[in-house]
Amino acid sequence: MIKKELTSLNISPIERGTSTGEQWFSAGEILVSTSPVDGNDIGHVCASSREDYERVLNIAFEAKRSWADIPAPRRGEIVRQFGEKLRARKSELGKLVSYEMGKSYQEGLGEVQEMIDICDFAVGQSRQLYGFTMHSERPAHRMYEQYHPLGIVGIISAFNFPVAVWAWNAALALVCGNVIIWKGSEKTPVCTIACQKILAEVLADNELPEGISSICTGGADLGRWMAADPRIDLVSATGSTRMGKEVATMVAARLGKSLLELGGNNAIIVTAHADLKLTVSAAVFGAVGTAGQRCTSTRRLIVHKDIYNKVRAALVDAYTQLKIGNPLESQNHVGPLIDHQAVESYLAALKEIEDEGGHLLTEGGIIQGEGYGSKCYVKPVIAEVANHYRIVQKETFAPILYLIRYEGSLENAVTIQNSVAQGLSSAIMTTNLHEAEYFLSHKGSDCGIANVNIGTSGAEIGGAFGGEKETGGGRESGSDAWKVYMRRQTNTINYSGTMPLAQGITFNL
Ligand code: UN1
Repeated sequence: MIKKELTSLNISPIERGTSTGEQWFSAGEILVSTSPVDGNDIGHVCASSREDYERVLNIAFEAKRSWADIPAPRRGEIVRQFGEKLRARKSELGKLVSYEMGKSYQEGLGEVQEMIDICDFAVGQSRQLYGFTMHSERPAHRMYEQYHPLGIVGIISAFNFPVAVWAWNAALALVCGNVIIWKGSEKTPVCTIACQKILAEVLADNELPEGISSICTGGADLGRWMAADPRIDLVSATGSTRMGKEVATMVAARLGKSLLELGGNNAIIVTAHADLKLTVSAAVFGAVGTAGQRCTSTRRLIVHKDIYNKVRAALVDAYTQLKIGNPLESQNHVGPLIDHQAVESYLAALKEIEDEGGHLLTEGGIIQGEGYGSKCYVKPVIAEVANHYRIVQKETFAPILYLIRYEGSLENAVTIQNSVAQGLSSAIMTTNLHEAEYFLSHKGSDCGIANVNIGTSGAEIGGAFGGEKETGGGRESGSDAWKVYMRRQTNTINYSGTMPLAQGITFNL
């Protein structure tokens, strides 16, 4: 189905999943990448053995010295060239993302666009790795702070954004002077290989050494090797809260640094002053886009009782118009879930909703028949529930939208919204200034992302991306997220010729 694209991305039917740049090697087990779109095999990828991993670490350890010696704007130039190559390969890579992960072709292209955007951002950042200067309390002293590269940054990313999330980390980590080692999802290994090939081409064109960008392929064990490895200065992990807790614990045990971007349980509050048309389009895209497999997907809609019936009717009507099918065909709104395991957890969630007393407003289930042969296509569901249900408290990576009614003031809605363990993205739909400002105040949303009159998903790269509570607290992508990829140093220089002490302390010898 995507033969032409695979050829132009230089992907063979059998690939080695370990690479330090020009060198590709691997002695682990063979993973078969299967497309959820049609169930066909995309390619075979040889996973990384422990020896392969060690080899990668040794080469990266060597490379970090020479890469950090290159001035930051020159490193930015390498990232600029990477962005140029991505522009040239956008349609092929976007199509591969769509086919291997199952999101729509438009969303696949959008992901590659995010990669290009973060490259542009990082190029500018490479000339702006600023520290503050401060006035010293001592005469003839200068005080300032500066940022140095960390060394090796390990990146663990998830299947749902198989290329963009790596690029957010990679582009910034590289301009900050780090070498990178990436463990992509074992569910999307071909995307990982395609990205590494494009970046390796740039590094080779510039005659840079091996080990500036590496990949390893594997599952949880590989993630554990990285988390426990003191040679990895920062572990940036995106995925489930369960995975994040394990990574955080292992990294903390060695007092290492981690950047965690974990699960969400994102809500839109719909007040009595909401614009109904905006609300429905934000909620539907947020809930069924990427088949509900974004960490920013809209999971809960908390609706004021005065407009509850109207919102419910408009949503049910919109869901009847959704076209589910091959995500490479532009008329379809919803593609497949990633695999059968994801389908199982969707089905289990539907059962749990009903067991706990919830009510499905649209019918759920697997879609059968022609064009649905992969058995990964499911019907998007809206369910009326109470916020405290165990299933509602969990993040189910599937197109299930929970409808919750609130009464009285906005404070009640905010309490419901914040009464979950996760804290990634949130939104309010209102045309009332007081409500909007309350929601954005310290009494309002407790999430890392809080939006007014737009949905919970589809964040731009320019803002810092991440969330609070069980979402892990990390920030990636824009704003000053670059700082986490560097170590900070405060410097004081004495040019007075005397030795005055701070705090006015005297110490006469
Ligand atoms: C993720 O789902 O892991 O806000 C990241 C969004 C995207 C990022 C999602 N730009 O939908």
